[in-house]
Amino acid sequence: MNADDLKKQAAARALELVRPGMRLGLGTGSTAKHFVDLLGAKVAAGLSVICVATSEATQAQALSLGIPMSTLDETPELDLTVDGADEVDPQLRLIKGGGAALLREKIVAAASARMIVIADDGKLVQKLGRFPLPIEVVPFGLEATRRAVAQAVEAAGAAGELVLRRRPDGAILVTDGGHHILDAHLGAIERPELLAQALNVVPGVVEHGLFIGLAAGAILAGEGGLTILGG
Ligand code: ABF
Repeated sequence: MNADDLKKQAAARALELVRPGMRLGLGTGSTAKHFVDLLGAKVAAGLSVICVATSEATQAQALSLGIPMSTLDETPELDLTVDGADEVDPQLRLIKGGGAALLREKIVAAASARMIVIADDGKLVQKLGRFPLPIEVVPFGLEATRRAVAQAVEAAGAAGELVLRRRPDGAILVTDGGHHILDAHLGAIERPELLAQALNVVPGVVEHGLFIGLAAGAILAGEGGLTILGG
């Protein structure tokens, strides 16, 4: 089974959590894309739900499938959000943002009674940080913010290079919110809560990819079957 089949399996299992009338948050990335495809088929078959997307890409995909879409202004409380992740640890702490959608993903997750992560089990790690931590920053004052982020990272006991994310054509990446992303190559994050707190107070940092206390469960698909963390 290839990685894409595993992602689809996790998405299919998450679909079983969806009930008629639910208000859903729709994640971003290749795994979440499978979930939206499967949800679209259910909607076409008569399932009634209302959804909020975590990115322009997911919004476009969902609309193309005829999924009824709303916004957090019209629908500020969601029942369930299903989203991917870049890393998941056994305490359900996550690194997200490899797809540059972390800001909306975190807002949608926080507005949800329950957030479930779907991924292949290669994303399960004992310690977060091998995947570079995305930090979304405003373009104004970028170099000053980069230095302040470096100090915050150091104060939290971590260290590593901060790389401004670029698009494949070399241009600086701009997120859906009009911001840039610094990817922090930390290797290992010994104290994720401390690092999250340190980053939260840096002026110019809009959000970061540490999702702590947001995921209620994870569905991880591997060759040996599904691993379910949390509930
Ligand atoms: C989003 O998509 C992100 O937060 C994460 O970066 C990424 C995971 O993508 P994929 O499912 O393609 O690995 O959920």
